[in-house]
Amino acid sequence: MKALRTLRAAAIAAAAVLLPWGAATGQAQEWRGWNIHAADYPNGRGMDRFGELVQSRTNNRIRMRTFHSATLGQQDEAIQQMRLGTIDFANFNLSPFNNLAPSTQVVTLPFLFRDVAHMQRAIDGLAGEEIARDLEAIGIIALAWYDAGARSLYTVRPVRTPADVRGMKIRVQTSDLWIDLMRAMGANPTPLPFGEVFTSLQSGVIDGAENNWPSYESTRHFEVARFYTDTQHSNVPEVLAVSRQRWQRLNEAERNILRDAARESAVFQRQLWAEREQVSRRRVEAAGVTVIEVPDRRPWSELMAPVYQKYTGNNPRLATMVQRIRELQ
Ligand code: GTR
Repeated sequence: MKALRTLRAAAIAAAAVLLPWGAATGQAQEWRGWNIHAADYPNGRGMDRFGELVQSRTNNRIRMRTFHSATLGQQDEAIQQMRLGTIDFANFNLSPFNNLAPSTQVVTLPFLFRDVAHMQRAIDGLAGEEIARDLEAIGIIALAWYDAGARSLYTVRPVRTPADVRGMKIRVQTSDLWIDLMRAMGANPTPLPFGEVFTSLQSGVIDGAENNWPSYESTRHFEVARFYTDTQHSNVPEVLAVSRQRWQRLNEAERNILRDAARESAVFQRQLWAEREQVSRRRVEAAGVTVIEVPDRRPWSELMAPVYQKYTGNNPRLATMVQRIRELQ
């Protein structure tokens, strides 16, 4: 009798694994997604694509709803909520993880990547694997990496050389590395949430900030900070992630659906990203922004030695990651 029960249990377990998705008996789930940007931003469209794919491939059992434009809170709060499981999926920049997941510091480091293709090879390879491990340890499951282009300075007064930025109050994300990076440039770093940058520029609380073309344009920061200096000082990428709390309750078939959907959404996001960078640049130029080209970045990158020393000097793990990235062709 006992043997029969065991046999039956085994058969049911096997059937559960083999059953097509729609036949699973679990409850339909509603997942809440966080996005800092507007719905039409490449990342928002990538997240919506992710949601649609998951929903259709699970026969509507997992319904994904993305809340765009930071309606569920600013980035640091959203990260906490993901860790607690009150937000189920999100797209985050990796900088706000710098103090929580050390390997994210590596891909934030200034002037590390030669170009976007170099960054993608690193994040799609070993560096991405290390970062995913560190994120998992803090409750965040990385499924795919989104592009975020190069970040550059923008200010209310023209900045042509590092001497011009001396003493300027420049907004940074909440990350010690960003504070050190901006100090190394000679600026006075001011950590603020993304959503407060516009009014802080307007009221003179800060003299500038730094970001990629699409963020500079979509937030309308260009209306108040009229000078964009093309420093391209960091290529820090972004993650599409789900909460570990949710992940732990998924079976392997479900996990594969999410992984595939996330990767496909990243291919889509990266295409949109490349287009949007051009569009955003043209839009701000048409609006009269002064773009200051930086033909030689060495005067900027040479200032970064103390940042590398602080973050990799006594940390063989991060130093090795940097070394490997530099050696990537
Ligand atoms: C954007 C990024 C956001 C956020 C923002 C910021 O480029 O996509 O996730 O990190 O920058 O500077 O706060």
